[in-house]
Amino acid sequence: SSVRDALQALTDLQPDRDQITADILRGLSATPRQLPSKYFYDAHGSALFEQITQQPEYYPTRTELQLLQDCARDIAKVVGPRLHVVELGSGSGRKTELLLQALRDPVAYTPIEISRAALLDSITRLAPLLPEIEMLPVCADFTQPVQLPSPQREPARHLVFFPGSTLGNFAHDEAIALLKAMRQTMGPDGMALIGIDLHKDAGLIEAAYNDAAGVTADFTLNLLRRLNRDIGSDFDLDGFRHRARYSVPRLRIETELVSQREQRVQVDGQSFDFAAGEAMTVEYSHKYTDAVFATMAAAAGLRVTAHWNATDPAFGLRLLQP
Ligand code: AVI
Repeated sequence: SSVRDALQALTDLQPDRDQITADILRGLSATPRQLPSKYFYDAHGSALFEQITQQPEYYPTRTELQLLQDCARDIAKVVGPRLHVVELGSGSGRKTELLLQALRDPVAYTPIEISRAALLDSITRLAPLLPEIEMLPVCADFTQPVQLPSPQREPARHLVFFPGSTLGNFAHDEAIALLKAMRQTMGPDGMALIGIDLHKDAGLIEAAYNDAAGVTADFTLNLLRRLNRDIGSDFDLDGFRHRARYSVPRLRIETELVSQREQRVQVDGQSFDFAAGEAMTVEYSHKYTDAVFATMAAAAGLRVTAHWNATDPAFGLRLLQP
């Protein structure tokens, strides 16, 4: 079946215990402390993220889905036929489905996703819906170099798809490095289609990261739960609280885990002391202006060659080319 072919094609480079431990020890040793948000996404974290996307306060997903629905035909015309679509952080693949269905004669789809459970679910769902597209899934941390699988049929060009404003989860220098890596992946006549959340009323943004049902707080704390399970740390989940605030000068949500008391945490035989009230950054979610985004793209040797916008709440798709 198409599902069996897709699962057989899986490249599995999921980060192992040693890689995760090294990243966490580095983050806990920094001042101020900062843990990478990519480790939110174990199976439970990916499921919690899907729940976040259903919360009334979290506008980005539904806004971008609607934008894609409205613009997919136009996008398909601009990007042309016979593409190999490479998606970074593909999650459930709901947005991809809209894009792939609109494209003319797409050749292959390579979702790169750190959560193996989310990747397998999305492929199992998409393969039967799109049997004519070769599915070449890769379970990996997309910030690390990944050798792209080669489709059986030669594509006309590569399209890197990076929706969801996941770019916003990276600091500006990291985001530029990522855009440069995309430029390598797409090659001289490739393209990237990137979703960016646009700067807007701070109250609306802050509410999106502090939903009344508390799903986002659960999602943030799940980072500690999965680290305890996967690298044997002993974080007390009741000892930390989720805090997400929008910094207007930096145009970003800063999500932190705040230590509720003085406490000591053990990770891989090392001890880390937390003061009461000490905040550890676990995620940034940058929002963009057109000027900031275009400057970042230019720093990576890319130009914005087309754009599609949703208004109220504002959200954008940008096509980048070398
Ligand atoms: C995946 N990423 C773009 C989400 C965001 O909005 O930064 C992750 C998220 N964190 C809290 N809520 C959603």
